[in-house]
Amino acid sequence: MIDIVHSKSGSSVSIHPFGATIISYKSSGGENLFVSRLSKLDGSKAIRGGIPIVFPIFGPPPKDSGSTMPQHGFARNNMWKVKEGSQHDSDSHAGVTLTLDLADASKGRGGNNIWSESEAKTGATSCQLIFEVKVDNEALSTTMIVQNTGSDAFDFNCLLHTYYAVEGKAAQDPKQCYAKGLQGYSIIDKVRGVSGEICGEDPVDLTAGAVDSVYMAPEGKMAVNVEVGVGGGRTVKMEAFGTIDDKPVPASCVVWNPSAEGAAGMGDFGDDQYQEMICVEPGILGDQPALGPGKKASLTQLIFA
Ligand code: TA6
Repeated sequence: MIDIVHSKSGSSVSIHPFGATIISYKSSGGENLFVSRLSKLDGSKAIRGGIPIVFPIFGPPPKDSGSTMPQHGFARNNMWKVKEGSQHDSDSHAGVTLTLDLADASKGRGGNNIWSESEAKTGATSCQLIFEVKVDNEALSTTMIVQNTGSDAFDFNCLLHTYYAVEGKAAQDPKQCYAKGLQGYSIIDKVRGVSGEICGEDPVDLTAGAVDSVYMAPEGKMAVNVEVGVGGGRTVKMEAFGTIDDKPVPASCVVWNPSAEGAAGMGDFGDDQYQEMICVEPGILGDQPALGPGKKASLTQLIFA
């Protein structure tokens, strides 16, 4: 485990090198992230909680693509390395940087896709992932950088799959737990199988049971700004933004809670723990330009807690 403490503020963050998965972010209000009590932490499968890194696909591979890459890609299924000399603790903030080279990604690449070991051998498709983590008295800042180190451009999605801890098993209480700030976004509702509805002014809550929706930004909106109700009368603010080749691209946002039924169907999720969490997940999920050779993309999430 990589434990980072900002001595000046006492805020801290713990990162499991498997998937560079942040599994704890503590600020003055205590622990902000949810990790299932049944989560595997031995590298046998992606960690169920914290902030898993999703890349190069969000969700399952495209239908009839033939790709066998696991859902959400390989970034969260491999051991990342700490960038030498990057761990620091200063008056302004503390932090660390982790990296994953495609050549070192031995799991989760599947077959029949540009990332699979057989096809990527030529070096046409290659990348280095860089994850910069900083914590200070105000926020946890996480920036995922995708560096195209191959000779071919590639399309990708990336997302920070953040699980917020909800105090007092209040996740299904709309006064205590919600995501506010997605009005105007176009909704892909995977539970109802409906796309294109526009989110209204009311906060997104978890009263209707399972929620699994992607909120796509309206024209011209680049950054996501969401207030997350996390129970105990507390809220956390999240801001996220993305770039491709240093130009801003719209950030989308996913809201997910499996409900009792979904929790019962996951072996690494406590049956009652759907009451203890809400996922609010910023990502670059649109049909943005492919990332050209030598170019980089970035996704930054700031959690003010
Ligand atoms: O982000 C929401 C989602 O895509 C849901 O559809 C659900 O599958 C969740 O991710 C968890 O996925 P995982 O592969 O971690 O079980």
